[in-house]
Amino acid sequence: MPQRVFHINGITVELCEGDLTEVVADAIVNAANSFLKHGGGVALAIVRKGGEEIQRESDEYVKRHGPVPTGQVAVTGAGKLKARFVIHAVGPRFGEENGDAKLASAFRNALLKAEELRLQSIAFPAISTGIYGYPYEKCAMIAVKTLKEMYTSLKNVKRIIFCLYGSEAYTTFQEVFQKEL
Ligand code: AR6
Repeated sequence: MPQRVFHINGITVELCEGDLTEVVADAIVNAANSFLKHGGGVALAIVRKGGEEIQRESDEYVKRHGPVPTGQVAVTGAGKLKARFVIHAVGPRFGEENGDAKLASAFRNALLKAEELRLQSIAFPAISTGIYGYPYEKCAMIAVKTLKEMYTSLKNVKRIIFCLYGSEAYTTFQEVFQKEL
């Protein structure tokens, strides 16, 4: 599968085309909704492959803490996946108020959570670009801008992967990251 690697300040940023549930990393990020009901898209793929315990833990989280606000994250185990944690990041729907800022928050808060958990590697999908309707290019611009704003605050995270589903998503991210990083 295609892969592209960038380096910024000792951090490796990898773009790859493929299935996030197959990625080997300390954490994978889920493109979740506020209720952590993983009914479609990459979320459903994660629960299908990782096991129902991911949905169960998610339900317990929401019962205890309430819904996760857009732009925020919640953590569960990763069940049978090749990751230790799933960081559930809630992206905005395309067109909602302050959507771009909320999408930046989703990327930023997932990275900060990985840092807090002292993880070395984290893998993202293109949050909000499926059911939530964001264009790949807008998502890629927001992801790379957020990364550039905050990478100096990352001490533990050394490897950041963007796992893009399909060649259109991969090519768009590749072009944007090439230009901006
Ligand atoms: N690996 C990597 N990326 C994937 C995979 C996969 N296995 N499957 C889909 N994608 P989406 P959203 C891509 O819809 O737009 C869910 O129902 C997909 O092509 O998963 O943030 C949640 O529970 C797209 O590029 O998330 C929420 O209700 C990207 O992942 C809602 O969808 C995100 O698409 C969240 O919508």
